[in-house]
Amino acid sequence: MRRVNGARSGTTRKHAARVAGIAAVAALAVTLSGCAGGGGDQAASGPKDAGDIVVGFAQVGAESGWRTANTKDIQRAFKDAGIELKFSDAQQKQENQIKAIRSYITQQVDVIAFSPVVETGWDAVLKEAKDAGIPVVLTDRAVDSEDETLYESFLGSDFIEEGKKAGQWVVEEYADQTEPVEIIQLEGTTGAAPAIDRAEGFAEVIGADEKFQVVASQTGDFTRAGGKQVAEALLKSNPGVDLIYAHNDDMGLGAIEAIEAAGMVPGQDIKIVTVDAVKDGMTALAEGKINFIVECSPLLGDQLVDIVKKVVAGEDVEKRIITEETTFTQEQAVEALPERQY
Ligand code: GZL
Repeated sequence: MRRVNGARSGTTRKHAARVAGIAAVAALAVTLSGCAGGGGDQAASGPKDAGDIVVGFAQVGAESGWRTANTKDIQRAFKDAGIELKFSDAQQKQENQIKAIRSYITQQVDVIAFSPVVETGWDAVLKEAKDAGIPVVLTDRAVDSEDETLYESFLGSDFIEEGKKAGQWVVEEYADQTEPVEIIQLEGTTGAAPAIDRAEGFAEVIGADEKFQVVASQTGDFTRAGGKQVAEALLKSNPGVDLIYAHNDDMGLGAIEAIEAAGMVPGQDIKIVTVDAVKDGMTALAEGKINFIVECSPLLGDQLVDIVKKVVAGEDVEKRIITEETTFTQEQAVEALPERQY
């Protein structure tokens, strides 16, 4: 039974009318040509062809290795599926994503998909999409909205779980230490779901033992430069720090540069735990400069294509689709690196 909401029923009506129109023209063409079956049958039956679907995608930006891999995979998947993908890069600015979504509404695309740079401030523009009968799919990052009819589905990671996995490794790594363990946290973009949730999950796990002390926590905005700049400052003000927990590999790689510039050995004098598992992060892990990485997969393209096809066909889609992910130690990184796609 189809979920009934503004976007879905509006969309279905629009597509049904389009399919009916195509069917009528096809039937007329077959009659006029006197041929039975062949060409027109395809158009007269079945849902909208992939070649007729147009999707508008509003990407966060190009801030990290993860984002680059995510963009590449989405563009590849839609090309493979023969579905037109209109793409925009918001340079990590919410106002640019909102502009892009409004542009897709004006162009009357069939589906809008995007990765919200931050959790809040989307209801108005998503209501505009809903009123225009254009379904929206969230990928990678979530929105914090009371109205779940504003989007069809969320496809991405469980960021709280990722934070917990990072915390679990830290608890095990320092199980025998009774002295305080001083931690610097490099946060992702302020207000972004992965930053909020990775901090929450990590705090929940290490909070069970008061020896773990987050002595400083500051955003590096998910970039390598941001991670380096913040790590440099926080290392100066916290000379006794034991570990850096970075919400993504890129900020962790920036922290490595800061640690080395301070004459210390990353991975030994100061341990590092990050999230993502992109190639540069995995290389640093294999080299012993990072100690543990929690994977966050950017390869969402094929699953997003599948959701788009179902939405256009008026089929039901799951409201929340969580990606499968693992973790890597230094030894596992050495093994896994040759096979990594990104
Ligand atoms: C997580 C994604 C985050 C990555 C960062 O799904 O939103 O944004 O962890 C990226 O590398 O910048």
